[in-house]
Amino acid sequence: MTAAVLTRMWDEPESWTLATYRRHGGYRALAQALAMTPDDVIALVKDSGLRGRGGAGFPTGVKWGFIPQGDGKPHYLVVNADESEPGTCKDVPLLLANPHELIEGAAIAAYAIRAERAFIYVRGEVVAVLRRLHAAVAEAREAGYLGENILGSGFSLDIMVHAGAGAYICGEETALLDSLEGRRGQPRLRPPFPATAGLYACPTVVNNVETIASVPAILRDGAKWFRSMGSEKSPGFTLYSLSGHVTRPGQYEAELGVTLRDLLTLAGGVRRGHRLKFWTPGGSSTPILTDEHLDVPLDYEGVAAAGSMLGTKALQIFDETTCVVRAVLRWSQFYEHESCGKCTPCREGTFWMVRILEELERGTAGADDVDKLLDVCASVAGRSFCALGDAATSPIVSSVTHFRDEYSEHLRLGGCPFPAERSVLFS
Ligand code: L3W
Ligand code: SF4
Repeated sequence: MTAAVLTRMWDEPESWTLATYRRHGGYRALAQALAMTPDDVIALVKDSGLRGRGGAGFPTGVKWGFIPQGDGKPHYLVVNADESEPGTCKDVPLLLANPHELIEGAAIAAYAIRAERAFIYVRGEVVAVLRRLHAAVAEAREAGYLGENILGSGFSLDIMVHAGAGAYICGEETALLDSLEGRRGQPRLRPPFPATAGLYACPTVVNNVETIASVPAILRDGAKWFRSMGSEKSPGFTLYSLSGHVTRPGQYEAELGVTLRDLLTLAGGVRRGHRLKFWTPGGSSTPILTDEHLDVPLDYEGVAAAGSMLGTKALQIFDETTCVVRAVLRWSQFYEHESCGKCTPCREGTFWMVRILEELERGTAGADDVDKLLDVCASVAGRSFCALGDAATSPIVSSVTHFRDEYSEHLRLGGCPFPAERSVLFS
């Protein structure tokens, strides 16, 4: 059930150095890849069934295979390290503990798609990650794993570490590319997808940190080994992040398909004396689930069958002391703040979501306001320019589905039935 691939050296002293990484077989996979043809590397990653770990689960090898060959244009690899989905906290620890796993993966990916430039777009606030990445890239360059003619293969690669300016929308791949080009980060129309017209209108692969960091292990141990974990459609291992009302919050590496019940056992359960009320499988953008879903397999298909999405595997745990309306209000305030304003449904809709939820918490909502809230969500979902609009509706619609009674209780009592929460919010 558990796995120790990405996390295998996290507890070592100075786990982030090249010396430690080499002791654990670091950069062997790059040498293996450079002895193969780029197409064979893509085929291996396709065979492994690795799927994108940034939220959407798109097959990684298939994405790499979209990059046109012999087109005469530069190709780019962009690593999305702009982690900011509420509850999502796996890429930062991975980058702090072992930046070389990402750098080796990036070198392999760049070789496969025939890119000579790669960018790592990091959330600017996490200065510790920026420093660690800069140092690791310098170490790798010094050792000949980056730069000209890597390991005598004829392949050259430079990696640029770029600090973002702290906008959630810049985690959306096309907004990230606009930001990287020096413009205000706002989503572009897709298609064309970045694979055909991405950075500077050239073929570009955009992958999440964890996706790229999973690649060296696939080169080292093979597609069959990777497929021996997880399920047919969701193979391999991954990082599950547990936060909130749990005894031991943190990163838990496990095969895809474990259940929340399994993970809670590892994490010491819901905090003592309390019971599970609701949780997110993959950050606030994924519809909430309840204690009825403890045995849902946490893979792409299992979570979808339960009416949600695996997303970033950010499991935020809430016990019975939490007001679901207030939790949803906090997430909605986040989406209102982070909406880039480009399209009307999301810009206006997120504003009204927050206003109605505030009225419910404050006790000034009208009898039909829960239905009004659902109407606003229906005007946003599927009608917005990018996934942020849809995401903003997820916690609202799912919480009304599972906890309509609690919304009704707010109306009946004229405000939040959780007095402590009420005072925190409106003091
Ligand atoms: C070429 C095609 N490429 C799809 C590529 C596309 C992208 C990938 C997935 O959103 C979700 C979002 C968040 N030719 C292609 C193609 N591609 N068709 O495949 O695309 P897509 O549109 O399915 O998803 P996306 O736009 O990447 C990601 C959800 O993840 N999420 C994650 C949030 C995470 C953070 C964070 O802090 N790390 O923000 C959580 O649930 O809501 O739905 O590369 O180009 N025909
Ligand atoms: Fe911007 Fe929201 Fe529209 Fe996305 S859905 S383009 S974040 S306004």
